Amino acid sequence: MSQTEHLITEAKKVLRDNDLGGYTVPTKGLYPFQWNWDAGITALGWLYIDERRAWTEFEMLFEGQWKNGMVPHVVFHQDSDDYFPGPDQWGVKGTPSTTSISQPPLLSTMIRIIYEQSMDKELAKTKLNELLPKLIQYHEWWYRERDPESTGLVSSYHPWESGMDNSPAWDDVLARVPQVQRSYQRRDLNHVDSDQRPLKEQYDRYIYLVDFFRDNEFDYQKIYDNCPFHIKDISLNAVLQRGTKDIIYLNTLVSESYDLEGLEKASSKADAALNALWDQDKRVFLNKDNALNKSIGIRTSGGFMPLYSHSATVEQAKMMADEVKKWLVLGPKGLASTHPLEESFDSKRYWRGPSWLHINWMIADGLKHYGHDDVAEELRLASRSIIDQSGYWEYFDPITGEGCGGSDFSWTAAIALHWLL
Ligand code: 9WN
Repeated sequence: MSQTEHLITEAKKVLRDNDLGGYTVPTKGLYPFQWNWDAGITALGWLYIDERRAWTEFEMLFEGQWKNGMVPHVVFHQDSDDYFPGPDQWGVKGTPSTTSISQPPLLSTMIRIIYEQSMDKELAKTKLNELLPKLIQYHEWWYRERDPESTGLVSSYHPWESGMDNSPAWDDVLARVPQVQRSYQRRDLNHVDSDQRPLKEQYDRYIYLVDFFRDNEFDYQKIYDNCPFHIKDISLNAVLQRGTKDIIYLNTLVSESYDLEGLEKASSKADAALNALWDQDKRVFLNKDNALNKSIGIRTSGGFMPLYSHSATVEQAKMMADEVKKWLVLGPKGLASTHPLEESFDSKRYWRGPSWLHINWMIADGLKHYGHDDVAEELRLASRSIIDQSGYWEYFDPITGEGCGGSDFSWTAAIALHWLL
């Protein structure tokens, strides 16, 4: 069996082993529920095993959709003692129970890819017709409740909402969040080395925010006005923008199309709003601290994501392509999540340095859109070399390629099937 065949077999095994009957856990033990953006990426992997199962991944996730359209960051389909904070902490009533925040909304883009690449077109049409109204409600929720002043950029209120949880870009904003006073028991450290996970001080603030949302009865206006963690996340906004563009396209394919005036308006503002976060000296886009109304100087891989949303200018794209090459010299094993020369860079700790394959893929996809196929290919080969070396870990040391975090990880296996193998 060739190395590629071996990796394909292993990747499929990871998804099958993590399948809890219609939904896939990111990894057993550490993350025992269904996560939002993991589900989207993981469905891409199911496409190469069982198309019907790929669609089920979305259907199960949407079981957790709120009446207001929000698709939560975690859906608790069943109980587990392996994870903290669980459903009792979030205080969300409903079946299934969920968290009260969301995650980067990449679902519509993944649905478009699966629709276009699937063999069973009849099934794909049926599923698209069922899922599109839910996607529309989800995106309408982002603009209505997370950008009530129509600035063109939606707000996020928790590092977990960014999916790039303890990125050093959030440090200063998070430092303004009080530390929770009640005691609690973390569970993540039962599964992963503490030097690859966030610190206690950060967790204290994460949990404060969980309590804050619950105590404010999830009232969006109160949270918008008062949340001590309030950012404009460049990556999340880029994912949203790409996703909305894909919804607008998907709407032309369904039997009865919907009135998308609201989404079209919001999307037409977003490219310019994203563009205002470009930093000409750092040659990358930056996140924004909402309370201080200023951009956050730390360079993260999220800053390349306007390539993926097609929001960058041709000149910016060229500069970012050059920059990606330079980052790859400093960290050759995939794109570092934080620039390796930032003081806060930490090659093994979660989002403070490690490379993540689904992020590499999204950035490569954007690079290709702008005609930088050579740099996209460099990123693909770097990513392939990591799985050759280490297999399907949650994330990887960008200098050594060592696998970190959870093992047998669903989105890593899925993106390998879709992009690397
Ligand atoms: C909190 C599941 C999730 C990913 C996130 C990643 C990590 C959770 C955690 O795992 O976050 O949501 O407990 O650390 O940062 O991107 O969706 O894989």
